[in-house]
Amino acid sequence: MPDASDSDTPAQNPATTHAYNADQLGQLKGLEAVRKKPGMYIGGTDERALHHCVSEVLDNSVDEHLAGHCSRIEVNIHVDGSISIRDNGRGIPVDLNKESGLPGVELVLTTLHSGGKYGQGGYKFSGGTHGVGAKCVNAVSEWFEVEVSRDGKVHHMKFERGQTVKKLEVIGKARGTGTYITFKPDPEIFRETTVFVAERIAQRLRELAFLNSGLEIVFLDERPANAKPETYFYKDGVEEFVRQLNQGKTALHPKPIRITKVTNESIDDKPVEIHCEIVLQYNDSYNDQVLCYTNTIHNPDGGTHLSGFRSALTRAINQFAKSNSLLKDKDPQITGDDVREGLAAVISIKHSDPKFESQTKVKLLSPEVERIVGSSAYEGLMMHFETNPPVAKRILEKSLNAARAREAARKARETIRKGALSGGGLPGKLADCSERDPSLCELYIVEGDSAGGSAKQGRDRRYQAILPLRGKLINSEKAQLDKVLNNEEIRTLITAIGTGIGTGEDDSAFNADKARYHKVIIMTDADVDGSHIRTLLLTFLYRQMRGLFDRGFVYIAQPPLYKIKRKKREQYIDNDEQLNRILLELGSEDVVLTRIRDNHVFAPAQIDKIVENLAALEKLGAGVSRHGASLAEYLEAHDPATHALPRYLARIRTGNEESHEFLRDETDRARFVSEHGLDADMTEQADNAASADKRPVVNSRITIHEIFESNEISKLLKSIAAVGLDINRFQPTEEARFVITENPGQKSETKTELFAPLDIVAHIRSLGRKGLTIQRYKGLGEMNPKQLFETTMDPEKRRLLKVSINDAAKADALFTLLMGDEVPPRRQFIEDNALNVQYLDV
Ligand code: 0RA
Repeated sequence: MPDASDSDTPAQNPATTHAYNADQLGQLKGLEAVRKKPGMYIGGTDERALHHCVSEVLDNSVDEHLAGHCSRIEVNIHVDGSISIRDNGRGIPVDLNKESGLPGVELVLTTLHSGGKYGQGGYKFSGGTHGVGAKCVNAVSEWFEVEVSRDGKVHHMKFERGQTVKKLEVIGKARGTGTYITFKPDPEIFRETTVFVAERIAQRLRELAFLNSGLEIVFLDERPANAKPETYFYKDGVEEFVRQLNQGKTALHPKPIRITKVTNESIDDKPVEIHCEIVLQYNDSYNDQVLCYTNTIHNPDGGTHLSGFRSALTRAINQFAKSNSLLKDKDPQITGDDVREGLAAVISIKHSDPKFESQTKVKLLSPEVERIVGSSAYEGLMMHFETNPPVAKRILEKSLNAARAREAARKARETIRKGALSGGGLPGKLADCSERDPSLCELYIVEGDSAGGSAKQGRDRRYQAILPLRGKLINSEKAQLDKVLNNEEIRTLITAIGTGIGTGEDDSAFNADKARYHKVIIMTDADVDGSHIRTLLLTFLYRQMRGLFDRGFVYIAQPPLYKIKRKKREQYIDNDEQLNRILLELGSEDVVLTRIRDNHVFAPAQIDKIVENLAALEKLGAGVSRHGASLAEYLEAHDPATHALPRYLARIRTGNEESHEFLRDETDRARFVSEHGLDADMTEQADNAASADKRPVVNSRITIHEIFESNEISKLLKSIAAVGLDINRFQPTEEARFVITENPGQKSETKTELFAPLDIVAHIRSLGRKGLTIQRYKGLGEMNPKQLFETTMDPEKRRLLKVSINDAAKADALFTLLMGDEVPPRRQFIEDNALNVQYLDV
């Protein structure tokens, strides 16, 4: 959502704004812009954007609270999918605006930049949208109703897709004041979903209640049968927020430390009011969690409030230790990382003119905040430490412990390094190579002793070193670094690689030049445990030896996926593609393909060509069948003269029935669009959206999909036709069209009738499977040393995957996701569908 400081959206362009205000037609155009480019105004048309709409309306109510006029907000999700937000603020003004002749509320909800009197709502602090929000929501709502209680009267008006359909009208008497907005998101805009997710809304409401102590927020999702309202009200606001962050952990001190400060500054000769609220409480964990907000908007990337707070905390703890002579000579220096171990904190800033790095407000830039938060945090902390020495001592103890652990980690690094230097320091488990030039050396990190044993026997010992890892690696995410470094497997690994780890000035810090191998190859089983170990390894390497990735030294070995056996012969298969190819090859050995119509017998080379092309067709056709038309139907729609295929597919839904129509090209599509009364504007709009986010053109019941692969498929058709296969009918016919003869002339000769060209591939593939055992290849340990070398380690044959820094960062960030439950079902799926799924990459 654009804010007032954003000048490159049409909404904010002063020239157009002026025109809109003067000319009512222009206004309508203004909201039309929101409908045409929802991405620009509400950040898209997906589920996130849908919920963003709720926030936009909500923020106006919260602004009323921040301005001191609103104590209660009610949010209801209704059974029809609409949602209402009611507040007891001042109510949107209803008096007539002279310039436009419109009531304030209509102006506020229909003009993109209503400026002046109503634009800002006179708010000191604002979520930052300055009222742009509600009108954008209006624009993307099927309908939008507002009730304003003000001046003793209840006023009502209604809009549809941003346009006024019922003018402002007094519908009764009002006791208090407030605004009550109900809207139903427009499915023409939100094509993915218009269903509000209660949990998502509840979470934001709770966050808002935490950040606005004394504001009562009541939430009711009316859709479930046993609907019950939830009330979020936190008298102690942010303090309760921090207590909640520490839930399930042991707090080091019972009461969170709370620091507040209000200042008036003059910035660029403008008066600016800044409120800071900082609440922190330590727990016994090793992580830190510091959440930053500006005007109740979360700043996930922190900014000046965060940096001000961080340095104040480090200074305060060190100062407390020093002035109370609590540090002994042998104690290490306490760093910023040390004082944040086990910290839970929320920093909430209210600022009348905040500056952010971007429109998304992920990072606060206002420079004065660093100083203000810094000095108030420092003073507040020192004051708290002086009046609560036992708490201060506990925190200091925690920080010192972290510093000692850091020091222990450094020493552990050092001994690992020394161990490696003093000759026989190489770990016993490592089977090193004889070559000494690192650029020629490879280290295989192998999962499990048994595969490790095979690798040792099968390797080329001149260049290939083997390091078997037993069991699960310690999780470097969950344990303190010194513990990680005392882990036997990790120490072995560090010594073997030889680079040292981590950053720092000392000799034990990472230095890629000391790498003993220029290929560090992770070789794990192709199962869940294997991917777990691989991720643990990547995470550790990423955190402690990141430079290895920059130099391109980290690889993943790719053991084969299947072992197939036919009679005495065994073969390893790398992927589904290859398996499919082999099945077709085997299947077309020793078969005769006959066309029944004229008894034409295809030559073996022709069969190969036909099978190859039909298989490719099958693969490309997957996209078409996803849109609900069968591949055979689609292929039949080709132009007999040119073999050109339709470029578009229209799906037409009437009631529960669905039909479709292929549209040749843009012209044909234009004809279809006008025949079905899809209005021009609509199509254009949908078009834009479609190209922007790859979603199909939609008009409530009709969707038009572009078949991007039409050209490729048409080429295949041409080459099939060239081999002499009739391609006018792809659907099965009444009578058989082909005969496949297996083992012709032998005792085992078998004939099979086929009714459609595409049946040829399927049948050949099933022939290929005959007498074949396909074994899903599970573990490295299932191969003998020779096989392991040949399939996975032989530089001539193996396929290594180089791990980029991005891959590693992803492994680090998506730790849980990669390990999550996702993998087994995916694998299983592929196992079950080995031949039908060619596009899935595991
Ligand atoms: C413009 C001006 C004023 C208040 C509002 C808008 C307003 C908007 C919304 C949206 C939801 N709830 C709202 N509450 C208020 C200032 C009114 C005044 O000065 O009296």
